[in-house]
Amino acid sequence: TVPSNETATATFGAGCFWGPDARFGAVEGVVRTRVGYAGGTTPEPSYYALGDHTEVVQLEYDPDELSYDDLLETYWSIHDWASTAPKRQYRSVVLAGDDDQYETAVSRRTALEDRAGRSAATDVERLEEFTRAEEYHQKYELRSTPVVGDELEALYSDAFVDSTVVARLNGFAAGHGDPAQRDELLAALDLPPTVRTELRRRF
Ligand code: MHO
Repeated sequence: TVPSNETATATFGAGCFWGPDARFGAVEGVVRTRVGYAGGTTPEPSYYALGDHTEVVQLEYDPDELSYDDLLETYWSIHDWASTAPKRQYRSVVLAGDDDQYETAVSRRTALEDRAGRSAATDVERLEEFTRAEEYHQKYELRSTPVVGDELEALYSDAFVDSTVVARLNGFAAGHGDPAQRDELLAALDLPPTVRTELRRRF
């Protein structure tokens, strides 16, 4: 996916960030994903000194291919938004980047509640600051896939986290995404045979 113009950004908390990183990474129109900490006030959060922050995934997407509405729909379909998380670290939260996103999220949350007949635990707030998480948390599903993780990290090097292809493979390795798009991408990539074989085994 080569975006024709500027990307837009969305930030969501939906439990442990490994999962949503892979889920959204498999979505056509998502250009980049990264995981991090946001939604709190503690300066310089890290995984072991999180303070009052929450694990979130941040997406860059092509607004010609996907709307913020589309992303919200996916967001609410991939986690248990009706239950309050046991820890603030895992709370359900939409961190809006501007007034438009804020108002869209609030009104879509109401629509969701009406449709489902239950109230949402999802908070909607403005994003203040996003702190990128440690490298070992980025594209975790792919990183922790035997053979594939090590080979692709070596192959992509510094581009690993910000690569669209790696975001997609991270999602595919976790079993998400459309099989036709998966096959198309695999066919287009010049991957080492070991990686190709191992990925196919996961699909
Ligand atoms: N501690 C859990 C979730 C990790 S997530 C990055 C686990 O090890 O599966 O919070």
